[in-house]
Amino acid sequence: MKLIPKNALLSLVVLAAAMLIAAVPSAADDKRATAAATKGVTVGDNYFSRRSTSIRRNDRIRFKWDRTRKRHNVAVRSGPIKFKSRTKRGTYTYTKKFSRKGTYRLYCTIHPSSMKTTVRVR
Ligand SMILES: [Cu+2]
Repeated sequence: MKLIPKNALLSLVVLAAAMLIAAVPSAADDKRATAAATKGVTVGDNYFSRRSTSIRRNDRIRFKWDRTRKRHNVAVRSGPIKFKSRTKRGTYTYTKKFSRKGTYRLYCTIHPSSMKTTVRVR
């Protein structure tokens, strides 16, 4: 301890702390590096819990039937690609990955006027 002046030791500690902080990626870098996200939409009688959802390309949406009494599905009315879930009642989960950018207008084919939701993929 006698060989190293107190001030030098303190600078070393400060330097080490600065290097640690620099090593932590910023929030923006982190977001880019993060794996695709999943957002949830509840399927109820007779509604989708979200009117619209904005996601990034390759993100997923998990449609979760909330113990419905009626049968529902999720289908594409218009969009870059078409898909349709199974028609289910009760508890069910349908997860869709969106790998094409664009606007998807989704609906339930059984309740087309009340069950609509839009997904925007950037
Ligand atoms: Cu429905």
